[in-house]
Amino acid sequence: MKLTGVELHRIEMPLVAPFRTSFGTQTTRTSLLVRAVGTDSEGWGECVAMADPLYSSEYVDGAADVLRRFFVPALAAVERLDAAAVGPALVRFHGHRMAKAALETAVLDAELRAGNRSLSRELGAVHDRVPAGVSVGIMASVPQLLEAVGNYLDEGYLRIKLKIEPGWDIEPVTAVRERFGDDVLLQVDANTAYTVADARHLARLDPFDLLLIEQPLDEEDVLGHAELARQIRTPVCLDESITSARAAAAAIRLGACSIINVKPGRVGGYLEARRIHDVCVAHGVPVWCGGMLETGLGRAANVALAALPGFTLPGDTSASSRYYQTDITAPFTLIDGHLQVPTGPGIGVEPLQAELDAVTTSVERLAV
Ligand code: OSB
Ligand code: MG
Repeated sequence: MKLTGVELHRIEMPLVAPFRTSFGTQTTRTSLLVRAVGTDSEGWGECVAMADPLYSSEYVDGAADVLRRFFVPALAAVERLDAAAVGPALVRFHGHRMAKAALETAVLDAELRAGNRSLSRELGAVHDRVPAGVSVGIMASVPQLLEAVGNYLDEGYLRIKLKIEPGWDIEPVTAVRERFGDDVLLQVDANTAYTVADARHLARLDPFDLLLIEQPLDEEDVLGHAELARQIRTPVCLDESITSARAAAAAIRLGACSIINVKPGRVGGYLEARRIHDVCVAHGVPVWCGGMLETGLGRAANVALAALPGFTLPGDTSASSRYYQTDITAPFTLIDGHLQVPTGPGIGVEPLQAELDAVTTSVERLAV
C-alpha cells in the first residue's frame, strides 16, 4: 500500500484507581493513538509512551514530535509500504521505539485488514485465550493491599504482581502469602528501584517462592542483574533493560535474567517482540506479555502476542475494567481468568466512535 494519511489522536482516560509504582503515581492515562490510512485500508496503533519520561526516556509529546517530524515523512516516501518495510525505513533514526511501534502497528493493522488476516494468525498464536495476571500498585497500607489483592483473586485473576520499592517489599509479600496462601502465583516488580548492594535484602524474598522479580536494578545495569541473580533464589526477569532481540540475547547469555517480560512498545513493535519470543524459546527462557495500561486497542494486539507458544507465564493482560470505567473499544472481560484472543481482521478491534470522542483531547492530521 501507499500511505495516504496519518492521524495522531491524543486521549486522556481516568484510571479507576490511582496506580503507584516506584517511579510515580498515575491517576490518568494520557496516550497517543496513531491512525494510518492507506490506499485500500486503514489501521490503528497505540503508542504506550506515558505523559512523563519516568518508565523510559519516551513521553507522549516526544513521541508525537518524532512521528510528525521524522517517522511519518519517511514512511510517506515508501512506495510499497507494509509492516515489514517500516523498520528498515526508520532504522536510521535512533531510539523512540514506542513511537516506531505505534506507527508499525497501525501499518500492520491496515495491511492485515486489507488481506482479511488476523494479527494472532500472522504472529503464530496457538491459543484462543490467554491467562490474565494483574499488576497491583504500591498502596498506602498493608490492609488496603490485601483488600485489593482479594478483590482481584475473587474476579478470577490467575497471577498477582506486586509493585515493590525499598520500604514496601518484604512486608507486603509476607502479608499476601500469609493471607492468600502459597498456591497463589505471585511475583514482584521493582521498576529499577534497587542497586546490587541490596542483594542481601532482596534475598529475604527467597522463602516466598515468587515466580520472579522484575527489573530490580537500573535499566543499563545488565551485569548488576547477573551478579544479583547469583545471590538470590528468586528468578530475575527483565523488563526495562530488554529493548531489542539483540539485548535479550545478550542478557540471557550474560546470566542477567532467566525470564523475560515482552512489551511490544518498548522493543519497537510486534515484529521485534516476536523475534524476542523466538530468541527466548531457543534458549528455553520463559516469556510473558507485559502491559502499559493500554486501551482495548493495544490490549487486543498484546493478547494476540501472548497467545504464542513461548508465552508460558500469565501476562499483565488484565480486563479493561482493571484500568478504565469505559474502554474505547468493546471491553475485554475475564472469563475463568482468561481473555479471549481476537480473531477478526488486523488487531481485531476498532475504537467505538462515541467512546473515543469522549476521551479525545486533540486530533492532528499529518500531511503525507
Ligand atoms: O513495569 O510493568 C511495568 C505499567 C506502566 C508502566 C510500567 C509497568 C506497568 C505495569 C502495569 O506494571 C501493566 C499493565 O497492567 O498494563
Ligand atoms: Mg515492569
